[in-house]
Amino acid sequence: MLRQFATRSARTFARAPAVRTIATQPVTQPDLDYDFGALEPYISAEIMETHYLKHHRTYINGYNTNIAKFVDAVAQHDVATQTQLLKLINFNGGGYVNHNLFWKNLAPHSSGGGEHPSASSPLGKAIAAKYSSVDKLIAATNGKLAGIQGSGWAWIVQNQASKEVEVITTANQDTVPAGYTPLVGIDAWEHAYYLQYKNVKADYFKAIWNVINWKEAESRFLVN
Ligand code: MN3
Repeated sequence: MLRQFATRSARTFARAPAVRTIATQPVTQPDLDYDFGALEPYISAEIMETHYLKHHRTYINGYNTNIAKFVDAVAQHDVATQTQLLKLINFNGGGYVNHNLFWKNLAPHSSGGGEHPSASSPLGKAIAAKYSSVDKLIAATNGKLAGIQGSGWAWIVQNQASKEVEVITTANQDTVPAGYTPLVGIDAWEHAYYLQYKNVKADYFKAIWNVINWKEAESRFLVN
């Protein structure tokens, strides 16, 4: 009995270095599927370039830096520092993940951006069941976007329990909560529109649907 226990803990211990290696592996930025200027006139090349090269990279660097610091703080048994770093890891990691989803949610108008899901597709049917039409779902999403105070995101999600399509918002760089699959995410931070739309964010919310990649949303929608 004792020997069995000893063997098991030795095995658990032996796995520890592998976990540490994975945790300290820096995350990298995925390539964009289109050029910075490919979403014009709806989203300017200047916005895309700044958003991708500056904002997204800052989240990535922040995430990698703070993960490395966290691993050091664990090694030094510095609990107070660990607690503070987790907040930064959550924020920057959220910024990393949310933008990865966002870039995939966009597509040039000339290559299918803005094309609604077909009424006969599983997503098309789910949208019709809950919102009656894609246009009404868009209006509901724009309503949620308009209501965001400060920085955040609106998400068209699939509720994993009911399988239904819903619209939710998240604050800052919080990710979609457990139990939801993000289908379409709209970045409502000022950096996502200000260079082009200034204070008229409603125009950005209206324009972005011309470059939404609904095929990507369909690929995330789970039928079962
Ligand atoms: Mn952003």
